[in-house]
This record gives sequence, C-alpha cells and structure tokens, in this order.
Amino acid sequence: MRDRAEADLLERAKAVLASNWCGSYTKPAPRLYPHQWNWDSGFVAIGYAHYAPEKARSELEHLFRAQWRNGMLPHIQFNPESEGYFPGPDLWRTDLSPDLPPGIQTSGISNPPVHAFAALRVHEVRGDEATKEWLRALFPGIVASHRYFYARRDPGGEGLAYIRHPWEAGTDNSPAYDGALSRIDLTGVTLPSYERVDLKIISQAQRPTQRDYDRYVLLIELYKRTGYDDAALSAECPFLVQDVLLNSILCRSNEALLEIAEILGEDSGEIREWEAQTRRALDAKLWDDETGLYTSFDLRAGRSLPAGSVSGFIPLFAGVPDAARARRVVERLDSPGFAGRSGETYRVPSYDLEAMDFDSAKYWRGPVWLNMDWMIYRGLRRYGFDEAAAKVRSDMVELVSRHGFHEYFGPFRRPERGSSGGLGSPGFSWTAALSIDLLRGPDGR
Ligand code: 9WN
Repeated sequence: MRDRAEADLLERAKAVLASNWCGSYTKPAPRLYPHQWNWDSGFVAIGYAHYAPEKARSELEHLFRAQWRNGMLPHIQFNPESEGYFPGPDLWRTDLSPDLPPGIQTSGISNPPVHAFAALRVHEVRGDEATKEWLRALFPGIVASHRYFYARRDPGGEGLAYIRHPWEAGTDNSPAYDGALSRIDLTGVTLPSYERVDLKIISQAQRPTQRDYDRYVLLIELYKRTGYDDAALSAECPFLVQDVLLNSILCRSNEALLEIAEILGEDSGEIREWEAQTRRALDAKLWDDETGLYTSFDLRAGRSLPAGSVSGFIPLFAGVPDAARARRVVERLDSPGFAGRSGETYRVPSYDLEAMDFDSAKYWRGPVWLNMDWMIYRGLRRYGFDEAAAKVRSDMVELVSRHGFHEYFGPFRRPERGSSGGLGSPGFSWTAALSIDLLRGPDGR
C-alpha cells in the first residue's frame, strides 16, 4: 500500500463488495446484474482473498454448484428470487438439456475459465490449511470445466476452444465480432418478443445495439432447438470463434492447474498436454504478424478476425509469446491505437482508437475495463516490462480514485476527444475486487 489515499480507496472497494454480497456469492452490480456470473466470481474471489477468505471460498463453491453434467460451467447461475435481468431462465430454457443439474437455473453458455488462476491466487494470498482443503474440493470441478472445452469445443483437436456466443468471451459487442455476427441473417426471422431491461438502467449509448441483441437472442433460439447439444451446434451454429481472450485465460488457468496439482499431489498428465497444446496453438494460429497483436479466428469463415481488441494483449498474461514477440506486443500497447498520440488516454482502451468502429462510450468497443488492465498488468510484470506495468497500474488507480468503481471507463483523460469518466453500472464488483488485489499485492506473475 503506497499512501493514505490508497488506504481509503481500499476501504471504498471493500464497501462495494459488501453491498453486492448476496449471502453466498456476489452479484456483479447492484441493479444491472442481479445473478451470479461465472468469470466475475473468479475475479471477485481474488479480492476477498485479502480480507474475507470465507467469502472467497464461498464465491467459487456456490458457482460450481451450477456446473453441468458435461463439465460446462454456465455463464450465469440465476437467483430465483431476483428479477429484472434479460435474458432470464424463461428464454434460456436450459431444462431442455440433459446436462443441467437438478434444481438449478442457469444460462446455456460458458465464460472464460478464470477459476484455476483465481483459486491459486487465493491460495497464494492465504497459504493456510483451510484454503488448501478448499482447493482440493474445487480441483475436480475446475479440471472438468477445462475438459469440457477440449472435448466439446475443439472439434478439430487443435487445442483452441471455440465460443458459440459473444457473451462466452465476456467482450460482448467488441467490433472484432461484427463480421462474424453479421452472417446471422435476421431477415424473415420471428424472434420471441422481449424487453431490454438493461436500457432502463443504462443509456443506450453505452450498451449494445438492438441488432446485437436480436442476434444474441437468435443464437439462444438455435441452442434450444438442439437441446443444447454441442455436437449439433458445432455443425449448425453460424457463430463459432476461437477466441483469443478465452484461450489465453484457458492457457493461464492450465498453468495454474499444474501448480495446484503439484500442491495437492494430484495427477497432472492430461493437464500437461492441454497446457502445451494450447500455448503452441495460440502462438501459431492466433498471432497476427502484420499488426503485432494476437487475434481471434472465425471458424465459420476460415479466417482471422480483425486484430484491434484489447483481448490481443492477454497472451502476455499466459506467457505465450517469446521475448521478441512480447516486445512487439508491448510496442502495440504503446502505439497511437492504444496509447493515443499524446498520452490523452488511459490504459488500456478495449478497442483500437484509430479504427473506424472504435466507440469511446459503447461497452466493449473502446472503454477501459479493469479486469483487462489487471491481466495486462500481470502479463507485463511477468515479462519484466516493469515501466509499462507501472503505467497500467497508476492509470487503474487514477480511474477508480477519480470516478469510483465503475463497470467501465471512457478512455480519454479529457472529454474533448470522447468519452471520459465512469460508464455502465457504478459499484461494479470486479473493478472493486481487482483494485483490492492491486492495492494489497504482493505482486506476483
Ligand atoms: C451478459 C456481468 C457481465 C460480464 C460481461 C459483461 C456483461 C452481460 C450483459 O456483464 O455482460 O453476460 O448483460 O451485458 O459484458 O463481461 O461478465 O458483469
């Protein structure tokens, strides 16, 4: 902790988590997201590790109750007592799947598998017997969730899992997906009528468009028709993307699982194979040499998606690039597209500022998200880019000190250039939790 101001910030971050705590898990935001989200809970557990280990443990225990029989960890576990989110269980109808666990309502897609590195971080911070026993109990579920990606989402056996919905990567309306989504033809399609509850809470300027939502809903209709059958969806789903963010996180979590297996004295043969294969495939297939950034691959079109998303920096967090390639990635981070021409932006905008489809207010099309910053910070430290890491850290601290723990932030320091300040929901859990980790350290990889 550096000074008094940071100590105050820490207390304010804890207050955000306290008010979003739901008894066994933490909702991501007070009104906008009233259920439990998968990758949010991983990040949140990291924050609690520093001062409320029983909450850190409960967060992931509660999440894994919703794990499907095929190993998939759904992206939302619905709280039957909470209303006011679309799409809810009535649209998802995951009871049509034979894999849904009894008595639980969930969505029918997954999320980036952050849980192994999150659980390892909790163990690193605590280092006690209770945390080790908790790790032991979680281990089989986490392994099964990785196995699901390899068994059901990698039909070519490449070591790269595909997403079948933009919500699975969590970077929902990133311009990177526009081309792939535009192939979902809406003409003549009758969708169930629905109401965008999000727009009652947050301005349309900061949320995905109606057309985006129509496509999101159409994909769910397709899943229901197949009874959530992954083999059928591999053949039929118009949106199949080997996502660079999800696979980088899978890769970092494989690495963490190897460490966990070692701590627990568990067998790690299968994990070792996943780890090596995904690391190699990411570096070979998802590297874009022209732009010096990693990017996702559109399996339906058989080509790479445009490389301009913040997700392209996350391979650093997983230690994927060699030193020379890592230097190129950091050059890109310092380029006008991500750093601005005269330092007018906060690190790191979610999309290239100089791209036509950049939008400084609209969700994943430009604003800064702190979970991305946290992973990039740790990635830079891992490679010894300490100065670049320090810049990311000080921008994170400045953003939350000035504007509070928002869901995302306008990337500009001053409003003349575009959006500036806190955006989306205030009181956002992962922004608070990862700020706690950043402020409390100790820094690790
Ligand atoms: C859809 C909960 C989630 C995050 C995602 C973020 C947003 C949901 C939405 O909120 O997505 O899953 O309704 O917009 O994009 O990353 O996990 O915080």
